[in-house]
Amino acid sequence: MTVDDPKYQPGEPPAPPADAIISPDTRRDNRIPPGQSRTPKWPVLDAFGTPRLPPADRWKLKIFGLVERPYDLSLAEFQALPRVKVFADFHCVTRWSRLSNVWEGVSTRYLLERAGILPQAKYVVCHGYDNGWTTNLPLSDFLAEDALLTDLHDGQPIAPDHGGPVRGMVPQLYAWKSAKWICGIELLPHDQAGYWERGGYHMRGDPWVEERFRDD
Ligand SMILES: Nc1nc2c(c(=O)[nH]1)N[C@H]1C(S)=C(S)[C@@H](COP(=O)(O)O)O[C@H]1N2
Ligand SMILES: [Mo]
Repeated sequence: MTVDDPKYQPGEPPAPPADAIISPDTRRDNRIPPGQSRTPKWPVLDAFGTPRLPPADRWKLKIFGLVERPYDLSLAEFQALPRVKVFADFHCVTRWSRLSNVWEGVSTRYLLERAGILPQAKYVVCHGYDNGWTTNLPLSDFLAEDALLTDLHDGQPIAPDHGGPVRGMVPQLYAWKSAKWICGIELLPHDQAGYWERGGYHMRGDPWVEERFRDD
């Protein structure tokens, strides 16, 4: 990483674009949650490294579980859906925070309302293409107004090491709830621990109250 890198963010964090949904946490007087520090970079963090993905014409996203109409999307179908732009901060439980990211893609509300959310659905498991990696979170957090599946970060396609072509983004929770290389969204009646949650990480992961680890 050098200062010439487009990911590098020197000085004050940039202001939001006029047409973006503003993540509410970016309006706080102090945008850095307790125990976190700002990084001007964008570190790469994952459990298994960047997976080999199917070629673009065979990439697939499945929306399944407690929905009326489960469906699959190809990459072309995903890219043709109505798009949103979100201005948000990003907080990793390993204590770095990257402020003022602009994410573009398709809102989680749109994707799930298209499937028809059944009333019994209360939790989500997001599945990644990397080795069966998953993360779990409450459906209400996944449906936040600033949550999306994104294929553009600060105007650039999301690089393979950051979860491209498409990753989840749930800015109001710690970054491990934002699945890279997303291939499935599953709605469940009960909470079901994902990869890092089975290892002791929190079932919800709110950075403002430092929900880093499970206490059970
Ligand atoms: N599929 C998948 N998604 C993942 C992970 C992973 O290992 N696999 N790691 C999580 C963690 S711990 C963090 S901090 C963020 C990091 O995203 P970045 O590498 O783009 O900064 O991705 C999250 N999403
Ligand atoms: Mo993380």
